[in-house]
Amino acid sequence: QKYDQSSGSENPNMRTIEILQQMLDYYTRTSDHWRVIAYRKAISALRKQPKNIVSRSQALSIPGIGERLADKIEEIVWTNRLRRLENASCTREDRALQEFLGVYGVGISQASKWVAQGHRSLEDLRTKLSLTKNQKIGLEHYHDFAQRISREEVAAHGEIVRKAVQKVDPDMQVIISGLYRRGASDCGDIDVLITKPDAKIDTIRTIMMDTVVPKLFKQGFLQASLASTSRGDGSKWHGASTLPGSKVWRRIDLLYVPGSEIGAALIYFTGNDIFNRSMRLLASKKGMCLNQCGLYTDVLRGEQRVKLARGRLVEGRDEKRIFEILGVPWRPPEHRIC
Ligand code: DCP
Ligand code: MN
Repeated sequence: QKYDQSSGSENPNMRTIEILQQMLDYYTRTSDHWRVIAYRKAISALRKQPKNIVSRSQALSIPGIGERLADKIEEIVWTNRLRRLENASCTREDRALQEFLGVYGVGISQASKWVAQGHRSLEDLRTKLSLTKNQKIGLEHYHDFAQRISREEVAAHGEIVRKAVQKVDPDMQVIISGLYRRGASDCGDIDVLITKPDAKIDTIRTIMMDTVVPKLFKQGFLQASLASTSRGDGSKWHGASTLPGSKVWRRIDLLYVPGSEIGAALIYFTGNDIFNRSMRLLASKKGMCLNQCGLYTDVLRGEQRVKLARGRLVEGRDEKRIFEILGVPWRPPEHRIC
């Protein structure tokens, strides 16, 4: 299945898919993970149907479509609309909630709290609340961060990072991941993986935090640091960047990875998230464990596959080998959507 949706106009279920997609967007914004999965599955199943699906029972016969979605499909076909979607965005509260969820770093609990406190617009947030530093940045650059970034611009940001990194150490590698690596023509943010074949995480982190990141700030490329985490062996830095001559701030994520983990990190950071979830589930069904550091075997699990012990690392460096060991035919990044 291709990522490109431009052929959608020939699909007999185009209108249904379009409305389901709007529901999916809504559930994505409200972080309703289970519905997100159900809707993505249903949309991808519908795309593959050669004829128009018009009834509940037809829809039910398609694997991946459950009862509630089958009802919705029938409703869309017969009424050309979906009441649930209209309900979801018709009140002022709902519209405010949606808008607040678009602020960088604001999740459903914070957004709901603001709505409950009576705030209805970004202007309310700006003038009536004392916000955290990140919330202020998210608000000031709300429209910047909401814009899609063209593939060419993503590449240009990556190139600036690559130059700065390799000036310090020519053996370091910079790989643009995320939706860009999956081949999309535009992306929501810029995901950059930084590694060095024989280096440990501390070496890479030190080079980045002490030298490269400060230098990128100094040259006017990086604009703000939004979050940085050092979890276990990995490290992630979130911030904003702009191209020379531009005023538009883009969201950029840097992920530092030791050479020994680059294969697993590539799988994780290429996504998409649902593909990652299915790979991890498959690993766990085979008594293994896949995470962003590697593929482990002899994992000790208790009831409901709860992990008791970490197991032995079988592969971390080689992306293709991880597929092989899991028994999954190689899927190039462009095909990694579920
Ligand atoms: N990822 C994941 N689970 C999450 C979040 C992210 O597995 N909850 C992985 C898969 C994603 C990758 O990290 O593809 C990058 O995350 P993004 O949120 O940047 O997602 P994309 O790059 O795929 O899309 P876009 O940035 O255009 O929204
Ligand atoms: Mn991304």
